[in-house]
Amino acid sequence: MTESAIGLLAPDALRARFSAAMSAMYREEVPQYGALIELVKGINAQVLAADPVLHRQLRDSGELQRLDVERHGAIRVGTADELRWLTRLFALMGMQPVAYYDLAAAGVPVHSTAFRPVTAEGLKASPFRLFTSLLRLELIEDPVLRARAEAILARRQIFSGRARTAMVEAERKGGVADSEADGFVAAVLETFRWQRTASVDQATYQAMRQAHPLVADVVCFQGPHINHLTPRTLDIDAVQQAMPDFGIQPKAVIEGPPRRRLPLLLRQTSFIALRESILFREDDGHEVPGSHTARFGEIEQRGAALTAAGRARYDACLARAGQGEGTLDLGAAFADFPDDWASMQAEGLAHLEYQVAAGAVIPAGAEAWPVEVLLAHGLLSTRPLTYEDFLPVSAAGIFQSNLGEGGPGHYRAAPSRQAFEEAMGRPLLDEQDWYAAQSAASLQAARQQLEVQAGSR
Ligand code: OOG
Ligand code: NI
Repeated sequence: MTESAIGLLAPDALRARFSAAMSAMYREEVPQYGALIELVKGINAQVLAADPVLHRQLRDSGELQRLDVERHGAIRVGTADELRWLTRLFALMGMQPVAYYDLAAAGVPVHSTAFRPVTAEGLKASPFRLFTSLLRLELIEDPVLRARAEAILARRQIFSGRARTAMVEAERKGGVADSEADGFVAAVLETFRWQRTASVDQATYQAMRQAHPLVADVVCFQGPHINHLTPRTLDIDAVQQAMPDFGIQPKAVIEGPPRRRLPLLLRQTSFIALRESILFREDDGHEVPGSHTARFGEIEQRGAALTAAGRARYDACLARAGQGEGTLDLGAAFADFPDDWASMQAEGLAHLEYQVAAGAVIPAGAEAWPVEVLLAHGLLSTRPLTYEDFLPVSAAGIFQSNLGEGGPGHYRAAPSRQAFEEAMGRPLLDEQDWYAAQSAASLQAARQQLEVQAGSR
């Protein structure tokens, strides 16, 4: 759905405005994040200057002007009702929930999805997505504390009356009017703003923090403050290395696969969350000063989307590195993962994007040939689809380096996609299905082009 009714702003355009407003707000709230953006810009410019081929590719694909724009942010919520309101808001901005991530296995008591555009045009127009986590209250062991957390969450309303009215109105009209978009964005943005005053007293905060720092972060504040934003870098190792020179302390390691000639999936790193002063609201009306650690900045570098087979191979390499407990370095653990496009394609490890090969002479009827024949005759070429989603092990690494110490370290709970979907009131989209569909669509488009090119000779 790219066409909107007269006077209504396209969802992709609304998302672009929302993400720009979010970025401006966050830069003001966390100045160090502004410094990170400047650093990323500088290094991206250096990479482009040194690599004219990459520069041309990014320019031709229309990606150059969006390079330094945020790729994603993250929030954490406490109830099904909150998740449902967010789902409605993000739908108005052309974002659908894709994939289920279980973080409990890695010691974080949440499960998550990411709201993101699901069309190629949407991703191009504004790549912004939101990693959204739902607290798993059942993982709070102490039943009294669990009931208290539940009661506190049940009382809170994360959207203002004005924001809710605006959303209901937009749903009724099928979109947000162009003339009302700025007001809409301003109203919904408030939900993600940092609140310096906690919604609970100090003792309650301490008790929640004891259960897990994340429990305190979700339960003890008025709303799901945005906890980081993430621009895209063309050289994550260079940014990681340069951070200290800019007065930014990076987390110890880059999450995800090692550096490769053909980048895989997603690599991420962040700077350590700030210790921020907050106020607790005591029962007698007094305010007591304290501190909380939640907000940080992150960068990401994206590579090839892997098929289920490729992903299994990736997970096995990662497990091998983990077993080495630091003795086996990441590069060595990935040594047998092919790092050239021909092998990756031959072994079916990556999702393919098809194009008509440049300069190919197209015989009549070629559009109906089997794809293997088209490839063998050099009429089509392929490249990897870019991975647009997240990685649970990496996400847990990012969570942990930013929450500080605390919590039991791991949970024995099984993943529960069904519980997440029930809370949300709708199914999650499957990321593997999505890449397969994108790949099929690119093949279809290439066949149409073959037909046109053959006919035009
Ligand atoms: C989310 C951490 C996960 C990512 O990029 O993998 C994440 C959080 O800390 O709330 O953002
Ligand atoms: Ni992130």
